[in-house]
Amino acid sequence: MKHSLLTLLLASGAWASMQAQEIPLVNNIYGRQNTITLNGAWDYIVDVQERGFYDYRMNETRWGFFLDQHQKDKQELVEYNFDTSPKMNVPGDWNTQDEQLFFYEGTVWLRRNFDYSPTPGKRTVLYFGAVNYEAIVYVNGQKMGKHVGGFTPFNFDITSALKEGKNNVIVKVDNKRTREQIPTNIYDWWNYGGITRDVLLTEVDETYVEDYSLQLDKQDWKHLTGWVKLNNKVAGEKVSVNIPELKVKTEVVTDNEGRAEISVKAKPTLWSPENPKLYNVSIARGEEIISDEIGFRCIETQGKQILLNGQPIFMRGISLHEEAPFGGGRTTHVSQSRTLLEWAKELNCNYVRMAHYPHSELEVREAEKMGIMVWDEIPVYWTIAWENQETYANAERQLHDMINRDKNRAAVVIWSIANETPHSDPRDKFLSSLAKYARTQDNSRLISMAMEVTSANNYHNKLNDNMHEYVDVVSFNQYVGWYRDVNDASKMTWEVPYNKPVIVSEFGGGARYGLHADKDTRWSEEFQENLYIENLKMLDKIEGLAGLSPWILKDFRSPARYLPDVQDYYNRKGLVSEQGQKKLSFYVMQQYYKEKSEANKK
Ligand code: GCB
Repeated sequence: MKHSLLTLLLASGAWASMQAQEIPLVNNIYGRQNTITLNGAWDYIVDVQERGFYDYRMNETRWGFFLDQHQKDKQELVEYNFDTSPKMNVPGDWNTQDEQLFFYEGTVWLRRNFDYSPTPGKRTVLYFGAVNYEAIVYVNGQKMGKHVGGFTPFNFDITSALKEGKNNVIVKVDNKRTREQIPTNIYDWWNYGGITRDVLLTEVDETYVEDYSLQLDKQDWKHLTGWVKLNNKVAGEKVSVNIPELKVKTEVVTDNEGRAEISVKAKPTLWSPENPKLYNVSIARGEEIISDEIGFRCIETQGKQILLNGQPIFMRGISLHEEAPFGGGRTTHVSQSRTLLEWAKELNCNYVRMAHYPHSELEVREAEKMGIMVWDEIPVYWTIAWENQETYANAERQLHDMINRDKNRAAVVIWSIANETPHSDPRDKFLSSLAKYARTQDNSRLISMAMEVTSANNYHNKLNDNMHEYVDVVSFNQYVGWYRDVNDASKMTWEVPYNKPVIVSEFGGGARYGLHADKDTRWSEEFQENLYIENLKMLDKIEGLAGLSPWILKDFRSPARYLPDVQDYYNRKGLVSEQGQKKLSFYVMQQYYKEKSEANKK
């Protein structure tokens, strides 16, 4: 077979890397004009040995599946065919769409053909809401780049690879777990593989508004501050910011960096769970208009209190995974998120902990509309490879991408940088760097992490974690009643020796919905109900208790929960079952939060 230099360059990806690239996030993709979806049925090929990527010497092949070859004559050998391969829905995980892939961790190739007519003078951006875990993206056989990290959005400028008419996107998705990744190789949730969030195409000008920030000035609540940023360092571009309901109409002009500061007088009604007021905001640069809905509020701490808009607030929370409400599988539509959040509302929550990784932007926005505060978290979970610099860089990138995506969401009040990490010097160095980094990205929210209690005294639990000085809210997980005897609860005392608010970020225990027995029988609803009653009595005594997020709203899939007929690969600590049936403990929390909410009003 003979190949021209151009074909070789194209196939090797060298040409592509000169042309296309991952670009900074075109933020608020949902509020942009000229956006089309590539969601829908994608063809897929399961590639256990990654033979569509490596040759038989384990070198990256030029002749991989990304070329989407078709047999040209009856003699030609082509050992794959997307056209005749099965299809799966995008967004969607593969584990729940193909029985054979239930436990699969590895590579799957996905292809989507689409007709397109590029607009002259515009650039086309290909956006992925999330791909778990590693994605290598090709357009018409050209490599656009690779993205690592399963829960944050990314995008490529694909203009140079597009053609008039028929085009394709091929993504190599790999969800193999490894020790050095974030999360690492063990964790208590399902490693759903695939293109799990929206795939969108949007057209932008050569120079466009890449990003913006707008929020209430912490010092002066009659002021809104922020900035806009162009993708190019172009000075003198006029960008207008309009909030009709507040009669705000201002024009800013970019500097040599392509940036402009925003500072306007306004007296917004402040966002709160009781009144989740959002304003229509438009950011316009000539013909380019970006629409958003933004709320304004102030979150801060004072001693052991959390203040929302200057008032002490008790965070009536619940933890949740991003898993579909009826049965398992990644949440793929905002209506599913809404169902989960409605259960949280019914529980009298004003707050959710979105564990243990950034949930979809649409879920965060839905919470915001419903008046639910959000704890956003990155998957620095358990025993990370603390001393590996690439691992740190990966964690920092995920933190950056989460903050960058959600910085205009009033609902998000806490950035969490870790969960249950074992104490050591390398860990302290890693986490303190992350916390400092978070502050450089956003100084208007609270920083926390779910710590562990490692007290030597059996009944007196004193929190002792060097990371206390880096956080605004001290949070910890504890499992009295599940990983130790429930009768210990009444004997336990808790001490958090830091002058900071305390959130108990997890407590709970398992029950199989419909299993009824006495309160001493593990897995019964009565056992879980009693565990909740005893825990609430115990936790209520913690000085400076400012919130709770019990573990967890709904039973969720986990490969580490084996017990047949009871767990069946579900972690059963939900207050509702995987089918949405409420367990007895749901009503215990509901009543407790009702009382807290009434007390908060006084
Ligand atoms: C924890 C983890 C959470 C687990 C939970 C459990 O402490 O943070 O991810 O699912 O315990 O059920 O054991």
